[in-house]
Amino acid sequence: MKLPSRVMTIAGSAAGGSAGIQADLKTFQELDVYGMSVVTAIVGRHPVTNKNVHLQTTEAIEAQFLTALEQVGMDAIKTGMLFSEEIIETVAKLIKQVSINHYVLDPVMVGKMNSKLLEDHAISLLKERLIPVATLITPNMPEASLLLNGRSLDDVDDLKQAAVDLYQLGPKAVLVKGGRLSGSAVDVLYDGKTITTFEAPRIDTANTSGAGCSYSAAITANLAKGETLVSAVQSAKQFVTTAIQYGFSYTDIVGPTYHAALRKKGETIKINVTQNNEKTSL
Ligand code: PXL
Repeated sequence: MKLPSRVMTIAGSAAGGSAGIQADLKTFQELDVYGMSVVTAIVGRHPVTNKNVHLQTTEAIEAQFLTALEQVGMDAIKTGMLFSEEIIETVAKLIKQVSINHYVLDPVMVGKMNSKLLEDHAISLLKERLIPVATLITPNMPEASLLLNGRSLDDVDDLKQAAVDLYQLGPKAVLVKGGRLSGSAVDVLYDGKTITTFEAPRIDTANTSGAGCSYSAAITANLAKGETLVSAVQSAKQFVTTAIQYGFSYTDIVGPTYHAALRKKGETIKINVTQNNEKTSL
């Protein structure tokens, strides 16, 4: 038997199951890669103390990573919520110890319910230590704006310029996600040569919790399986858009995407891919 590709997520645990580590592992399972995790923090609000972010120690973070490395090994790594400078520094040192072809960095900063997932002053260390070693960074519009010192981003042309400018920070490629655009959901990929846009229809739903985590997890899984970057993003966008299409909620709180949707419902959504303004037949 050919063994499944091995994918590590280094991120926060989202107790509600929609985002963070939980979303990543559900996505890895759907895409048939072997998922592993390093929990950087546990996110869950205590009703009395109101404390929401429960950080893990450097020792615990190192222990998880080194155990997975020894027991399994890794073909690709994704990072999500890192929260503090100390955790960024720890993760940078750990990633340096492995020779990995694919490192997808999701610069998670703020959750859907406005939880703070990265300290403000940690942004510059993220830029300095981790973004330059990433294969791909996947900011959404608010994150891209913060990484560009607060520049306002309103339309697809702004996203293209943002992707080109963020490339200067040193990653091999940048995907700026346009989930907050008005009109269709257009994401812009720049790899230093080509601008590729991925367009999906906008889905009218509030239940998108964890969509960004799941999207970058799906890209990481597809890269680990050997897909090219453009193909990895296109099939990941189809996966996450279908998950959003069938998103649901158990309560009156913003609910999760449905990770099993593509498997259960099939390919109901088409992703249009355009390279340097020419439609491709990918
Ligand atoms: O969706 C962003 C996100 C990422 N990681 C963790 C989260 C959230 C949102 O709540 O809790 C751990």
